[in-house]
Amino acid sequence: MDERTENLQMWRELGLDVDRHCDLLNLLRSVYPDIYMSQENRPPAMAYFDSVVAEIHGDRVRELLEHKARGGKVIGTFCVYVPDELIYAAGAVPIGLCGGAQFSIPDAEAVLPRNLCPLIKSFVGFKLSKLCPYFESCDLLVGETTCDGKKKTWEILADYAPVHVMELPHRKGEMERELWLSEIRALRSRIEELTGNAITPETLAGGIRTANAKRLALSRLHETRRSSPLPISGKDALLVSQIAFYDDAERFTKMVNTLAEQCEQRVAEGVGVVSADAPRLVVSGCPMAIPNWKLHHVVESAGAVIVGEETCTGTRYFENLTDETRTTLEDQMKAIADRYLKTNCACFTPNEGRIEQIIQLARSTNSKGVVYYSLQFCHTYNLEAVRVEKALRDAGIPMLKVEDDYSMEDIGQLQTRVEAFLEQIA
Ligand code: BJ8
Repeated sequence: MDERTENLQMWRELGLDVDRHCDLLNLLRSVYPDIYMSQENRPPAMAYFDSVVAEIHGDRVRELLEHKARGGKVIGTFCVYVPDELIYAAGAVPIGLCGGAQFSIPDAEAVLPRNLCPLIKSFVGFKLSKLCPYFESCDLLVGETTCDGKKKTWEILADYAPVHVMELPHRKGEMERELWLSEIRALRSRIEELTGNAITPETLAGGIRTANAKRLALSRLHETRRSSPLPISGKDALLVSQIAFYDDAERFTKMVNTLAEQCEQRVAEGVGVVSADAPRLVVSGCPMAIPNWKLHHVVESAGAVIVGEETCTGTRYFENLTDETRTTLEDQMKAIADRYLKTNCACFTPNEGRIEQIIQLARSTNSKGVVYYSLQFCHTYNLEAVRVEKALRDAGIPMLKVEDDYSMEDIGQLQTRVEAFLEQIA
């Protein structure tokens, strides 16, 4: 059987709507070459990440099904607060399921209110209309009480798949730390029950090492983006982060380290993907799930470069390591709780740490401005923009606020606004 026939059979066995799924893949195949392969002088190691996209619903899904055939479990997640460490420790595989495509939004709008963030509508649409083989491979979905939209969505999704919800506090005091630790304990029990594997200090130490190694590789790559000329485009760096959510952890870490090594070499030799005088910008705000490349593509097509993302598909995913020195299960769980509570999502209040981080990222990457990216109807990020903009103004850093609903209809307007912003900061 050739690979195409094998894939079709696999998708049918997973219960996918195969015809619409083929339309989805064809759409992806039609935009990817324009957005990605048209870039010049990319680091050679990007070939691996291109191949992952080329086989986006093929090879990796097959690996997951083989894992399940050996008795393993697959756990779907939607937020960087869900600790991968525990999932790895139980021998399960975490898969990030956030939706970055407009394709499935009409399917979700048949059930959900339209005035809801596109990221939620996108992933719900994928589930309702059986368009995502990753969703259909999951044995459990882990949601969290971050924003109101997600919180209520888990109740609806629970009619379609088993869901475990983690209560994420929105403040970082002692009481909230205790609550968060108890949520981590509850998740551990649920994962142990699902997998039939007890999490021990040894297996959890392994899970912590796996998660940290991935973070370290991504941080190493990120460090090279502080240099001028820039060794890797923002679009490529974004793609790598997006793939982090579903690729095999060990292989991914190895490939990112190879890529980072090539970028370090480029920095040493003064080789860049664009000239050193291209305006440098930082993006801050909502995550950009695959295949959401719109903003990066518009900005980099206009001659600027994106040198960092203060997002969950950027620094929030890989900053802060979990302490590897703890030896008892309880201490390891505390270390995990501490590590995750350092992350600054806009659902926290107050959230001074996030504002400081944005300024610090813009300064340390020598950026001329910040593009604040909020998804439509994402109240926390939309509202936090008010204070971020004021803090950036006080720091002398210009900001452009962009709101996105995943549609392509506003692309001309976005191009005009980005070009005007670039003129303003020139
Ligand atoms: S830690 S950013 S991954 S919650 S964009 S669904 S917040 S309405 S994705 Fe997020 Fe975790 Fe925070 Fe990161 Fe709601 Fe906003 Fe939609 Fe969002």
